[in-house]
Amino acid sequence: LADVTILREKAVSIKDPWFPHHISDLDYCTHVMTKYEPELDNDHPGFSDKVYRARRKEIAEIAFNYKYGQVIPRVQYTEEEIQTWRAVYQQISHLYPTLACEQHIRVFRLLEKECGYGPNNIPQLEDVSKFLKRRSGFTVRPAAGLLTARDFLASLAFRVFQATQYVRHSSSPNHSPEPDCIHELLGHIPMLADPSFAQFSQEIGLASLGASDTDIEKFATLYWFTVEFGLCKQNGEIRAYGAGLLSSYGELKHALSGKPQLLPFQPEETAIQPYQDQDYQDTYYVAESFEDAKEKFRQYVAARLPRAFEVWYNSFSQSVHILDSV
Ligand code: NLE
Ligand code: FE2
Repeated sequence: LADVTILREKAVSIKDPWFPHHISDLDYCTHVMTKYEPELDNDHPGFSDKVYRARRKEIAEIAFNYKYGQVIPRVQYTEEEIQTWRAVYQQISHLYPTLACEQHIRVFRLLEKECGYGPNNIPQLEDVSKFLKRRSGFTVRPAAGLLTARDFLASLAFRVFQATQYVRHSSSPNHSPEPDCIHELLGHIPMLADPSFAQFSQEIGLASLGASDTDIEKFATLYWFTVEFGLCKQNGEIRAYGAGLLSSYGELKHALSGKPQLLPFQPEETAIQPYQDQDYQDTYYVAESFEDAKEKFRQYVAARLPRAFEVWYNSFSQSVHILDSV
């Protein structure tokens, strides 16, 4: 698509569903899902903990007030929060050498050197955002909690990752059903630094822009079984690259224990596989490699009913252009 003369930006009017056209439009893509919140859900480990609930509110305010281009405010984590981080960090980092994919292992070492990763310090989103920017062009913006799939996926189109900044409740360090900064920092950040993986993530995002609700559901499911819970082949072994595994000591061991069902990653099938988000998965999908997953995903998108328009990402202006395809 080097021939810009064929681009007719906004030549077609696509108002419904609205989607962001410039990276700064992500200021409008911050809708939080009211699901599994410490305030509302009596299964949540923080439900009866008033101090925890107040802390979550305080940290969520940072995300609610955040606007594109601002420096992400630093959080002064409490001793209890650092304790939870340390408990996860010390246990799970022993599993990485044998269970994490090589891309994760490689970047994790750099993060320890350059971004303050270590058992006694919870790294700051602003610092990891700068790190990612240099390595793959990804940046981070703070999210108040679990976002709607539409908003979350849209941000990936701009190589923006919406990351939570609060810490899981101290009573359940080894598995959290919702995202928290331990999950983002141990699971997502190392993977997003890998250029091939970053490209794959952005392509899911681009495919989601302006998609119908049914298609958003499918892309969210694909995202779930790859970016969150994906396994891949590496030197004759199966390793984890999904962030939900790389941040959960319990589930990382479970996924590679031989007990759950492992199926080959096939977008047509993976996209309609039912899943739940409250406990360990019982099915995981294994990709041949990120390159192969990306190629299969491209074919899947291309083989679907053609959209009324194509999107093209301009990384100089950080905006999407609309290409009329009819
Ligand atoms: N289960 C993951 C963890 O404990 O870190 C979080 C998954 C969020 C989708
Ligand atoms: Fe996640």
